[in-house]
Amino acid sequence: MDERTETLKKWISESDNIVFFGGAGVSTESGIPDFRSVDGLYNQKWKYPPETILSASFFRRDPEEYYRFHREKLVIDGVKPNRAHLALARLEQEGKLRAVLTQNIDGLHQAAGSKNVLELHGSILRAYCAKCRKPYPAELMNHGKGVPRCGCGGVIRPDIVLYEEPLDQDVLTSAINYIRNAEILIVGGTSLNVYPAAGLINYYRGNKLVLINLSETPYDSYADLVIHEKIGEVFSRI
Ligand code: CNA
Repeated sequence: MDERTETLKKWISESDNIVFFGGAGVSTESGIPDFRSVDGLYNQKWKYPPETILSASFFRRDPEEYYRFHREKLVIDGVKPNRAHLALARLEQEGKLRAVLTQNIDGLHQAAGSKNVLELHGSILRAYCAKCRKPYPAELMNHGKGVPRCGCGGVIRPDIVLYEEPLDQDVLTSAINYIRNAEILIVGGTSLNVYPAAGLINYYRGNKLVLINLSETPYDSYADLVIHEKIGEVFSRI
């Protein structure tokens, strides 16, 4: 085993206060494309850039086009948790990991068995009416045709945080508390480009900040341990 993975393994074995903060790169090994990798959604041809389609104003203006993108690009059937999701669930079960903070909207941490998951950007597995806020099962939204509507006439929308929308304040406060009090903060599979979520790691006060990401991130120079590898492979060696 290489030296960096050895260090990570040792740190993990000695701690019962680990917090994980992750992004789309955690789910690429499950077959869900991320945004910024070469084969990610930002590099695919689409009428508008993903951050435009995934914005609150676009959703209001053109829900038909939003749902075309949503069903074609965000909903991927048959995906399963990978080695990273499973290892994190195991660490929680062993009493070592306090929380998973995720920017992902795919529900795969819960599918792996993680209990304390803070979804900073919500989940496409939940839906509600944009007008009266009545909750709806996600099935119609994810697999139906056209724009799903509520009995009140409102448009049914995914329970995700669209661009231009604020994060849920309670989730944000709780995430900050976990990070602030963590002994080890493992940040994985995120380009650390999307704010305010990316700025959360500034609340970490410890000396075991671990970054596991395929490509470089703006925070590499702040980290105590940087591993540029696939996160599922790294966790399979822990
Ligand atoms: P991003 O900006 O696409 O960055 C992903 C990062 O992960 C990149 O730097 C990659 O180099 C890295 N990466 C890709 N695969 C791996 C791997 N196997 N191991 C380690 N690193 C890898 O995504 P962020 O999460 O940083 O951006 C935040 C956005 C993306 C959030 O709003 C998410 O909701 C959104 N998103 C979520 C999903 C999902 O739920 N699975 C998918 C696509 C985008």
